[in-house]
Amino acid sequence: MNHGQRGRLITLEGGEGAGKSTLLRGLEAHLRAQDIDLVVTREPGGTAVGEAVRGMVLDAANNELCAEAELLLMFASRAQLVRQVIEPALAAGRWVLCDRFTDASYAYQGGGRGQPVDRISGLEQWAALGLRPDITLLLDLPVSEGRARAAGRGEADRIEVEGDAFFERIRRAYRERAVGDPGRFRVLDASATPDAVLAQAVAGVSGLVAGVSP
Ligand code: Z5A
Repeated sequence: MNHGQRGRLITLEGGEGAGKSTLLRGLEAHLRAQDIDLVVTREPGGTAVGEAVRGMVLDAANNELCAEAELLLMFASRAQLVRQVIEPALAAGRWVLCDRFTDASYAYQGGGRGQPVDRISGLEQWAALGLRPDITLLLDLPVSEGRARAAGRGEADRIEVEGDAFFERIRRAYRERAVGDPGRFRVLDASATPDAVLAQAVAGVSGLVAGVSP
């Protein structure tokens, strides 16, 4: 489906174990079934450079990484992804479904690590070209539930080793962003079954899919 229009950007956000990867698979299938020409990607990552950055920031051995370097690395991955993948796809009329985007930097590096919001928004304008998603699906879940789900997955990465207070700040930051931008955010009850979460997501993007502005 490309009527010569710019494509749309949909992002998935949430805390650890919220079910983004699970939802992504279902939502991808739903959008493709609507004949939407879709690019699926993730952050940090999505390009060769970005995946190398991902390895660096998630490697538990890099425990000396400071908060400022972490923030810049997230935006290094994003700068590459926006220019190499997302912008060309949108310009060609393709849709992009991205597992995390700039809201994650506001939540994790801002809320979680205490990095100043004005620094993050400056980077958003410069490194990410001020690009904002058309719709952001926020999977909201109590921290304890998300952590219990994620615990079954084996060894924790460098960010997952943080304590509950860190993840509570992240949840709060995400929810505040959703309140501040209700036209863009759809807050999903991620404690529901996977099918019910998908149904909420499908409802959340239905206006966009129907060609109605969000
Ligand atoms: N990060 C950052 O700090 N700053 C940034 O700017 C960006 C990222 C972009 C990598 O992200 C890390 O990078 C992440 C934030 C940071 N660090 N942390 N923590 P990621 O998205 O790749 O990794 P993640 O946040 O750790 O996601 P995740 O833990 O892999 O979870 P998920 O994808 O949201 O969940 P899932 O794999 O779909 O589900 C987890 C488990 O729950 C699994 O066993 C499922 O079968 C189960 N599940 C899923 N849905 C349900 C429902 N509805 N009910 C019951 N069980 C379910």
